[in-house]
Amino acid sequence: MKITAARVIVCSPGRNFVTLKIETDQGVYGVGDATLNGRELAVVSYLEDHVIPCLIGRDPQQIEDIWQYLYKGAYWRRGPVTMSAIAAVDTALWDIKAKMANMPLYQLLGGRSRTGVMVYGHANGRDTAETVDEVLRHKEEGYLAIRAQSGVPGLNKVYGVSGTNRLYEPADGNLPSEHDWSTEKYLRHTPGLFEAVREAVGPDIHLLHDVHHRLTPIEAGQLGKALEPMRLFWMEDPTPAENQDAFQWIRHHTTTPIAVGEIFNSIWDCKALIEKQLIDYIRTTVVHAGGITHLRRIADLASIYQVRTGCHGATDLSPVCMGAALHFDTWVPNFGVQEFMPHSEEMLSVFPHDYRFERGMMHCGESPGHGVDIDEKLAAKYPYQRAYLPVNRLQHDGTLWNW
Ligand code: KDG
Ligand code: MG
Repeated sequence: MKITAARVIVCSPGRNFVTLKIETDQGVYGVGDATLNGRELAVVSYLEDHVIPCLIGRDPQQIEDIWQYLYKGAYWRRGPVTMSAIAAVDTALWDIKAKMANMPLYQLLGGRSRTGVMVYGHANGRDTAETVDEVLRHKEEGYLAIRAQSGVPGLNKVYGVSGTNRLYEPADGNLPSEHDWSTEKYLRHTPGLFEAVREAVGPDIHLLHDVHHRLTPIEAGQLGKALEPMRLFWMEDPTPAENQDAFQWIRHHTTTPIAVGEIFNSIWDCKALIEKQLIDYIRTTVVHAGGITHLRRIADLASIYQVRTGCHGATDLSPVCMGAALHFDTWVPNFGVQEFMPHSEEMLSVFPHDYRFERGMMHCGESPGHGVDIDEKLAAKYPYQRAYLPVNRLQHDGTLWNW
């Protein structure tokens, strides 16, 4: 069996998506997500200029060998651009293998470990009252796990708060837009927010919160401690994680569980966090962490330290990534939760898919492969639109901070 062609499809049905399609001499094809929000065209070039020429003529059944070839063969290892490109190839090859086997992907991975995949929704509001309403709306829609994000009094724009638009879309500018930040204001506001949310939603719903890398380790310890009475499922990205050992300072001060990893792209980024049991959930997902092949290695390492998965699933991860992630989640023994930020109808129309949401759970389909395709004709109607993620500055003096 041989790979005969591969091409990159860039489209923007409301936001940018980069998709790789690999074709074979047996007529079977596979698709993989290669979207890297705000840096999409870097991955397009990496694939078109450097990866695709090496794929033509290779046996698509040799998923592991092709993964090693692209990883070790580049000499320049890791990094989001490289690993997203490798992920797209890997996802497309697993799609092909599962189609050839006439099986849904989760069967090839080892079969079903659970009846469905618990997902968390993203409830957000401009203030506490609006956030509480949004959390209750998610509960009514059947969510068992809900992440709450709120505007902070005195700050103009805060991560994850979309105002009147319920869809989450951070890449909002032809150039990066600017948010402002005050750790003091945020730390004053957030415990009260969660008291109100817990009081309104009752004891049974899992509550989550994303700090989006903004605190120092000791501030994260303070926040985690203050949130303990509200029993969070997790506190996400409390501090930037380049320095993995920094998380021991958070651990020393709080038992609030910690989730990290959406911007990681290799097992080396999470090694110390996992082995030293400094986190409880690892958030790497298919597209940014080298595909199914590499994500499985991360999850296996995590499993021996009782760290569970919580794959990233914001709207900038395409339906192709979501489909593949749901098969992974259906199999992975140490599953925790899956993030789910629904795509718009327009986005979904470009990606015919067989996964579905039902009462707080997602279910992958039973069709062969990962169950997500791309309608290329429709995709062609939505050309690429340059869009950047925002930047964040300290309110009192304009110092560039973590967005
Ligand atoms: O592109 C950036 C988003 O994916 C990120 O900001 C979303 O933090 C995020 C999350 O938890 O979904
Ligand atoms: Mg996050």
